[in-house]
Amino acid sequence: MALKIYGVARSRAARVLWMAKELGLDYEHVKVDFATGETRTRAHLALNPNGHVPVIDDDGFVLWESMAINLYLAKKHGAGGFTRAASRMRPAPGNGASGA
Ligand SMILES: N[C@@H](CCC(=O)N[C@@H](CS)C(=O)NCC(=O)O)C(=O)O
Repeated sequence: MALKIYGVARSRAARVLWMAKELGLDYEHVKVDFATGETRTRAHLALNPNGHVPVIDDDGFVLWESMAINLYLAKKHGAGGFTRAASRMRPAPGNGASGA
């Protein structure tokens, strides 16, 4: 199995776990728990010097930040569906959002 997802589900890792499920990916869930200090171990800091989860290791490609990870997974596995849908999204009229 190539893809590893680090981080317990009660963290922002939930975003990535949800995306992986939506995409039907096969992955290993490495339950690094921020509440017990596991994000500050030497091994975890070698993956993410910020000491946070989520992190993925995709066959040696390491990435952190939940939204960056989700964009990466959507582009790699979403066959265009997720990113095309996102590009059609527009803010509701008058809400002042830039859509960026
Ligand atoms: N902007 C980051 C936030 C990551 C973050 O704050 N993760 C928390 C858990 S929700 C964490 O790992 N904290 C560990 C710590 O501060 O030691 C993302 O979206 O991935």
